[in-house]
Amino acid sequence: MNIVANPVVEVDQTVYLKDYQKPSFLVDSVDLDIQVFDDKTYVTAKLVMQRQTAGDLVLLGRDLELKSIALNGQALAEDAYTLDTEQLVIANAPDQVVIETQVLIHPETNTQLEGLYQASGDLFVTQNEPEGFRKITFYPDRPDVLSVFTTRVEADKKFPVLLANGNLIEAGEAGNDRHYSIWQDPTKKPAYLFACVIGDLAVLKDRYVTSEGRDVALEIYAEPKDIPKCHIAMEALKHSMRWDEEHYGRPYDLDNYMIVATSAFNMGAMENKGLNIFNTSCVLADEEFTTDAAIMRVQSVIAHEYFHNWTGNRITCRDWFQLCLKEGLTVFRDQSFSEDLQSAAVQRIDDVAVLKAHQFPEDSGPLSHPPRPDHFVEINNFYTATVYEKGAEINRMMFTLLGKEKFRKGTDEYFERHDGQAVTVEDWVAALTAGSGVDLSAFLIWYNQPGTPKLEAQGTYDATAQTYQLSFKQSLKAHAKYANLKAVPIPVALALFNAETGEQLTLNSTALFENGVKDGVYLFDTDTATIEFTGVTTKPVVSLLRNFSAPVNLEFNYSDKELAFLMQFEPNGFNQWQATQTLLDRILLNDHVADIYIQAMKNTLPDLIQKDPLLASRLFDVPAEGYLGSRIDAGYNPVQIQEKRNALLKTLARELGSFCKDTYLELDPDNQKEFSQAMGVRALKNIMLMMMARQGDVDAFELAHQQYQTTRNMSERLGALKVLVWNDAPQAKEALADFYTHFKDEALSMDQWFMVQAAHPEATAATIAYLTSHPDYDLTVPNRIRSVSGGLNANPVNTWSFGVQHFIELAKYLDEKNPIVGSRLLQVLSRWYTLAEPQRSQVQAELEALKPLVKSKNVSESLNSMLAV
Ligand code: B3K
Ligand code: ZN
Repeated sequence: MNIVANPVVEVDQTVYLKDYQKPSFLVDSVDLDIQVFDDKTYVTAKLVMQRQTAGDLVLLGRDLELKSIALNGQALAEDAYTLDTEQLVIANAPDQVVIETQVLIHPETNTQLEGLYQASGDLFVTQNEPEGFRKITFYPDRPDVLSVFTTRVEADKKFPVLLANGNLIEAGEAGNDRHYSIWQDPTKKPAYLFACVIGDLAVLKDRYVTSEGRDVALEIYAEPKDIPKCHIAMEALKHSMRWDEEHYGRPYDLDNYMIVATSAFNMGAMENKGLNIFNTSCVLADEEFTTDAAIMRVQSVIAHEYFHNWTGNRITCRDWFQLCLKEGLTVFRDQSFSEDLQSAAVQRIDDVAVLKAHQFPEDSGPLSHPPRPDHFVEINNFYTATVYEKGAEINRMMFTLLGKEKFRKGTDEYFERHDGQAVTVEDWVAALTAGSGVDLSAFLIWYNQPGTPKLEAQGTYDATAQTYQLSFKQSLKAHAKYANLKAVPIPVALALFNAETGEQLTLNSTALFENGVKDGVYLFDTDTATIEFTGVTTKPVVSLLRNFSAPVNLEFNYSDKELAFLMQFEPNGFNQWQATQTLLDRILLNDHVADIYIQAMKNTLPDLIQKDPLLASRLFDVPAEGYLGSRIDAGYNPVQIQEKRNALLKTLARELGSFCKDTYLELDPDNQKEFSQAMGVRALKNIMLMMMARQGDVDAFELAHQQYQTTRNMSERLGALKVLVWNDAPQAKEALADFYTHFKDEALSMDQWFMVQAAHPEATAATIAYLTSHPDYDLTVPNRIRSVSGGLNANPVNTWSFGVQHFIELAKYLDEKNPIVGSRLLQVLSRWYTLAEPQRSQVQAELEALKPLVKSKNVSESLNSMLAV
């Protein structure tokens, strides 16, 4: 009966949305008994099942050693079922069955970090989304099978903490220095939301009383030394709970909410019902050990996982094709939460920057897929920027169109209709339509199509008639796998400004409303259209796609001067930033001269730095080399892009002259009341130091060194360290050594130490070899792998030279050890075909050579798509 999993990829393993069928059996209740030993774990499961439709009884299972199986109390003979590496099938099962199985599993050797695994010497955790539960026990492991779970966890007393979902109903001695606890989760849930934790951890406790008066015990579990770093997460949790009550009318539904931190985790965090498991990088936050950006991320991920309790857990997905139903909506909700937490404009800037840096390139390359794909080989490959970020944008577009009140009516309807169900994207859009009274069905097109639409617009002013006309055209690039691409509904938020005074004009035209324009939002949902504004007395400047109202590539024939105007006069900070980015795209990709941009920066910054340092810091954003590269579809030469970008930064630094040092010396984060403004000041000071270094001002190194030595804040320390290391300053070596001595026991800080060195613009293969053979480099910890790989990939010139080997070697190694992470890292090379020769052919040859060596569905699906261009 021993089954050793060895999935072979020769047969076509593609799964199609169109083939969806209801499960033949549902599970009324599950009783689990998990007994953990040093060298093995026994899992006993009792499933009470009922037939729903005709068909075999199918239990999915992978890497399980079946010890016993009984059906309705009778041991099942071996010929009464079939068993292979993926499933156990019982034909002709009666309509009511109780199945009892016992299996043996090996969490202590599970390096894939999926199912139940040993995360460290004193911690076992689970990760079951999407298909990990089948590595714990035989089960209909699919999201449309919801059940009530009772879990008994038993282990040696060296693991004092035994947790599972729901309420603790019993705990006690199990003999032989062992103990147990029994947990019951009253809410029905799919198996991917099951979690248990066995470990030796400390806990931070708090309470929260919901709007319904429920007194909820809040607990964050982490290593004892990390407990002081859990307070920001705890505050963010309470804040999220209040926010969801106020904004969506959703109170929490259990008496406890637990979060467990582990450093061995494939992604950010997991929303298991009442028992979230988090990567330490998304829960530990502390000015001394983690950066401001990490602190913001912790707050948003805490909110994200909490918000899943309603959008994901109470209402879940019918099948994994619907992943963006829960992820897109929950990302939209966490983005809105973060907009309330700091400056809304800056939050939007950061979210759009992520979208453009990750989702747009993904959607323009061989891995492009719709937010709701219609086929996949390995669902783990679809936790993508498209599913998450573009999914969020679809919800934001509908929100923009409906406005707050109607959107709320729509979400109320969704919760009312579907609480306790596993549903589809269609169900969501239908509920939103019914609740708001606005037909949103056309937005389904967005869910089903790949690619970033191109939105071309043109403005014509008629001085005699005093009218301003805007004509629009939309198009999408053809896609090999998705035909019949249709026009999508694009909400275009817009404003007109008086070009002389900077004053915003009232949008004035009866045609506006007839054409669907309201509150400055025009819904463009055909291939082409023209709208007209009347009573426009002078030629206006138009601001289009305000707040990035749709995830499209806008092409509008702005003059550079008009963009500079918007940089200065747009009242909304996001739109100022957007104008700056458009101008920079033109300078860096289309050879426009930089003068207008530099003058506009000089005009805008002095005031802005005083008024809103955080926004001012973002105005210094210059599109990353990777993003610029992703805008080039053929003949891409990374060195050329790097040179252009450096030249622009150098010119900016030179032109700003003494302003950089003056600003650096004048700004003091301690003078700011709000955390977000202090964060802005720290960011600005670090930018000023970099600028000074670009000016060739040797004082930059002295100031950076002082900043490094005197601060207790990680953003300041790291900012200074980057200036020293990336410019090979004389103080760099000593600072790196000092950092190591101070932080060698702090994994998250050490991730930064690795990252800074890997991201050195002049890093070489030897730098990477030094880092990856360092005693603190650890291939079993994804955070550490990502710190080096991510740092390396900050410089595409390096990625596409010696980096190719690094990524290919990693994919080869992780293919077996941790294919989820291996596949993700290999995707860094997905735009290889855009490179200029001879690099293009060289990388292609290396990818081709990898093909016969990989076995996992994850890596081979990515590699096959990447090579099929
Ligand atoms: N739902 C999880 C993601 C699980 C990823 C599995 N490869 C985290 C989140 O989006 O909240
Ligand atoms: Zn999520």
